[in-house]
Amino acid sequence: MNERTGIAWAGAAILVLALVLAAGCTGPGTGGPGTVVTTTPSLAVTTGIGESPTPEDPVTETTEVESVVEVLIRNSAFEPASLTIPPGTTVIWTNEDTVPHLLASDPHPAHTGLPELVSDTLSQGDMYRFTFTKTGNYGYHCDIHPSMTGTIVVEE
Ligand SMILES: [Cu+2]
Repeated sequence: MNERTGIAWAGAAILVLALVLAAGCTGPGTGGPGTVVTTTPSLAVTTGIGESPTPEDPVTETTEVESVVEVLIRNSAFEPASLTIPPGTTVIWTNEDTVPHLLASDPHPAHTGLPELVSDTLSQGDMYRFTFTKTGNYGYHCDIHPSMTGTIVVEE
């Protein structure tokens, strides 16, 4: 587990972003595809999972710029299945399926490719996020449905 300092505002912003992206992709009657993607924010913070809100923490204390990319889990597939990102990028997976999924790194079932990359069981609407800090080619899959595969390529 990557125990990096979390900033509550960043977490909230990411959640809002994810919701906006999700709404843009699937929301009925909102008038078209998600052009909101063009406003991908750069947050000058890193985030942690399960951090309690600490609004008094100044956002300016951090030195790293984080960008966020979303992958949807839909129709028992990862969208996009392959994604290339620079180091430091946080990927947020959102399960839109009614069946649960569980992300883990390849190979199945050892999950030794990137042991830290493992989610809880994601029910519909659940999200999992992971920040990729090192370059490499990271294959992953759904531990419940191992034929579901995806790749994150981290390169400068
Ligand atoms: Cu699955």
